Amino acid sequence: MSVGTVFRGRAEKKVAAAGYDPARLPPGQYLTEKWPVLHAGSVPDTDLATWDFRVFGEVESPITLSWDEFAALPKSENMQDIHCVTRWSRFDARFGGVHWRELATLVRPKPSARFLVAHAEQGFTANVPLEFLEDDNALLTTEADGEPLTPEHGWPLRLVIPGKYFWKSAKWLRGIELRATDEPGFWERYGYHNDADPWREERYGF
Ligand SMILES: Nc1nc2c(c(=O)[nH]1)N[C@H]1C(S)=C(S)[C@@H](COP(=O)(O)O)O[C@H]1N2
Ligand SMILES: [Mo]
Repeated sequence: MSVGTVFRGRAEKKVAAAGYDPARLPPGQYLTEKWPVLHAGSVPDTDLATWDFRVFGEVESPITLSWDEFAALPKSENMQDIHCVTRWSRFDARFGGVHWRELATLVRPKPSARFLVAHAEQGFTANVPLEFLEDDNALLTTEADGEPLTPEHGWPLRLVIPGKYFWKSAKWLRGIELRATDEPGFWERYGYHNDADPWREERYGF
């Protein structure tokens, strides 16, 4: 912690007491050491034998991958802080999985591709500009904290999108649709902010 650190309040003092730089806590958030579970609907029943993953829309070569094909793609790992719009933040979450660039090589996005809609089980969707999926810390995630994802955290596959509230990180991911135009997803249509930047507290759209 630097000498010049200005505390905004109790939440920041707790972050400092836990040994982290309070500047890592976005406005209106508090630090949690646990990993809460949050979603609409129920945890889907997934059978890896019939599971598939599609990349479609503004791409030269749309693909559908089986679980075995997806699992054979090169893996990488990263670490980042996650921020839920319900105000909890978790620091140094470790994720493992497949980076978008591995899929981009296969599908070859068209120059017109500027946004994506993540499609998950039960019709759940989330939208972000494509540059957020291209970020080094974005990941099509199969592991968290060194273990396979648990069903309630999105097994077998979830998205992790850095720099946005965590609702953009769709659990139980089944496809990525690249688009020329933006299209609001499930929570965005429900009244959450389209851009969802935790540092600007973009929680609600209206
Ligand atoms: N498929 C799906 N993914 C989802 C959601 C959802 O309702 N359905 N909720 C989002 C929200 S609001 C949050 S905060 C995170 C929570 O992820 P976690 O349960 O792993 O903490 O998942 C996101 N991904
Ligand atoms: Mo959330």
